[in-house]
Amino acid sequence: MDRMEVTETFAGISLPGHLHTEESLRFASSFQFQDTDVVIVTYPKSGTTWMQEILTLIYSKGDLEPAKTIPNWARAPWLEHTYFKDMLQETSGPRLITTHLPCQVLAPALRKSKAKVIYMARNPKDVAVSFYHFHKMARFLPDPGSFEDFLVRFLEGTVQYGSWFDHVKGWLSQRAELDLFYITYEDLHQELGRSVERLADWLGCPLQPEESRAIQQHCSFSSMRENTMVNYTLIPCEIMDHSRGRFMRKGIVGDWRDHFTPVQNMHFHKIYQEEMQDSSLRFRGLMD
Ligand code: PPS
Repeated sequence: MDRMEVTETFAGISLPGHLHTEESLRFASSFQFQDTDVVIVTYPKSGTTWMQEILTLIYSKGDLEPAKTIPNWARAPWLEHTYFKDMLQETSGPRLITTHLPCQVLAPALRKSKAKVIYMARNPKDVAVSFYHFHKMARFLPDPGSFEDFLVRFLEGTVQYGSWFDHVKGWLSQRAELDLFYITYEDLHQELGRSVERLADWLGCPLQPEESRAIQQHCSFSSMRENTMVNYTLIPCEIMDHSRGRFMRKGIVGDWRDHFTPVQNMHFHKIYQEEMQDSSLRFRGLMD
């Protein structure tokens, strides 16, 4: 069974059964991290693929070979996916691991190691829009219905992968407990070069100017959109229906403006204020 129609529930959130089983999720939650592991943590559609590409190239010192020959899910596999054990290889460098799991599931295992955690967030309006379009092409996700209906479920936190608010607040509450680097999609948009260099310095892997330039060039939206190792065109149409959209869709900040009505915008801000009242988080591109 390909489990395309199955929804797995774990720690109170639902996840696509095509990629997750109870066993793969239990394995993830008790995973023994190594001190040298580098873990990319994101809520879906927050720039995961972008970060996977940047880290690949930081560790290859700007050499494009791995980014152009190995799919992103093999270079930085998702910890919670069923294929993870087969993908994870011992390498001479740090292991790159990706996860969308919420903090309450993974932080206890991470706290037992000195693994480095990169938490990447994106303004939630654009996340909702990107996630909505992804539901239309990804056959392992439920039909999203209208954008209006989807937005209601996104704000309630009843979409697959759970609440965006809980994800961001949960992970950022761990800043003192974990070796955590926080960065946003909007940071990369505004200052790709500076962001890549900051990240490389934090990883203890500083870049030469020409290496940094090569990374910036390769990690532009237009370049990544054409890279079959990250644009998901290798995935067959039975799993991702490429006639219904592209994974590398628009890659912009503020796309929500083409999707939200003024009433939806007001409602969104009301919920955002309620959920984030204790938080100092501010996202570029969130307001009018
Ligand atoms: S997933 O399915 O969770 O792994 O998706 P994720 O990679 O987190 O997010 C996909 C969105 O990121 C955009 N993207 C980029 N934007 C700008 N520049 C670059 N290089 C880039 N790479 C990926 C991608 O287009 C998706 O956003 P939308 O808004 O749908 O275009």
